[in-house]
Amino acid sequence: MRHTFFCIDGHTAGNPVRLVAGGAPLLRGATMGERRLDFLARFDWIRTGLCFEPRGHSMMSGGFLYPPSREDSDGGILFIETSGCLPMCGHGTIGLVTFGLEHGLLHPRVPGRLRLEVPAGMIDIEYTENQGRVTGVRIRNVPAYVAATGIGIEVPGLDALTVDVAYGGNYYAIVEPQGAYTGLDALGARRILELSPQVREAVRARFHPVHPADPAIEGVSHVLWADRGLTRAGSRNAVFYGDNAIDRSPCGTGTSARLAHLHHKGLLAPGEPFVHESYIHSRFIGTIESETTIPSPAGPIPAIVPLIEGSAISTGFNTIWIEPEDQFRHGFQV
Ligand code: PYC
Repeated sequence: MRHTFFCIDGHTAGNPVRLVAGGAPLLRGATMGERRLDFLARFDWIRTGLCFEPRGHSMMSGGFLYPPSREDSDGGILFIETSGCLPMCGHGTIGLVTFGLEHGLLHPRVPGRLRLEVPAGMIDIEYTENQGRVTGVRIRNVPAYVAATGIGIEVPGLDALTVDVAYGGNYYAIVEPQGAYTGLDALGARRILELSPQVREAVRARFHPVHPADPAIEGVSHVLWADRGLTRAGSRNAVFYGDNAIDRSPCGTGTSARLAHLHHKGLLAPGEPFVHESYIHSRFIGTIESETTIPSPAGPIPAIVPLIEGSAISTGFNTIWIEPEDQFRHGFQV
């Protein structure tokens, strides 16, 4: 049987977002966390078919909107991308909310606001609109925290590095300029793509984070290269994800992790806007809304509540089908 998916394609700050508006599978589970595990167990071919080549590419990401499973929610998001189904995706949320609102797929109970379920927890959205277009989206993300500091690794070509790990909806290895790593432009995109898997593997060998509130969220998945020239007002970054992708956006969960990281270092206070620029110079504004804690068996972990602001643009409708006789129906990666 041919499977047909009606998609709204677009981008958030340059990174692709594919909203699968028709063709979503019915999922089992009471929360988006449980539905994510059900999707991965039974329907992962949809993700690989829509995100990998020949229907997608290394950076492809997006998601499905699901009906709410609780009274205080306007809906749920299941994220898909080349590396799997993320617990949370910031650029994805900005795009999915923008396209969902513009095409009548989301129905806010309070104009200008949405409360959404994502696998990592509950997020709150504020958005602005003008003549049917959503012009800006602000996410109050799940709490972000620093999970480990001072992890020493050796990476051929960069020698010894010391990295920190922070959570902002996914776990990030954060590499700041040091030694042979003098900044993004000196390294360049090709080297970032070559070195990031090695950094991620080296960090994984030393440290395995598990979220204190949800053991299904675990492991370092992304590498955030911080550029030189950090000021209190902002900086540039390159976030590596999947096997071969540099986020074209400043990365919403990466920005959240970085806010927690800078706060931990005493470099950013609640309320100070931090402009985070991507590798291609697109921007999100991140702000620490407040300090908080995450309960854990070992006691409360200091955390922050991140606010991430950005905007998205749709580029077209895309009706994609997957034929059973297609040798590459489930996609491929090289
Ligand atoms: O914006 O959170 C994000 C994200 C994760 C991976 C790519 N973008």
